[in-house]
Amino acid sequence: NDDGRSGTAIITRTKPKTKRPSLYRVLLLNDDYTPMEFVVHVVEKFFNKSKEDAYQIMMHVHQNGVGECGIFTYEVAETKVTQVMDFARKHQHPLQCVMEKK
Ligand code: TYC
Repeated sequence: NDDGRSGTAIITRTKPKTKRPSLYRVLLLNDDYTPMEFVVHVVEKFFNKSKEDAYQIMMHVHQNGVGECGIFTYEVAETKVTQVMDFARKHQHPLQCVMEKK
């Protein structure tokens, strides 16, 4: 565009631009104290996984130190982390849940 007066111009977009939201991995971290069954329960409850998938994720974390429970937009990922951390704390387990940008 040109405003037709002062020789100034404004560039305007022609193609409609859709910005995809940034995605974040939500990870569980291993520790020596949180019971395996508790971790399986957490993965089922907060990440909507089947018992079988939750068990596999738990064992992956147990054996590798860290594992992915899901990929979400920022706000959803943050909510998952808070929910898991609050639930673990309520049950007095040291389970840690974190998010990282993909
Ligand atoms: N390592 C724990 C145990 O042997 C189990 C565990 C798995 C803890 C996954 C945390 O994110 C975790 N009881």
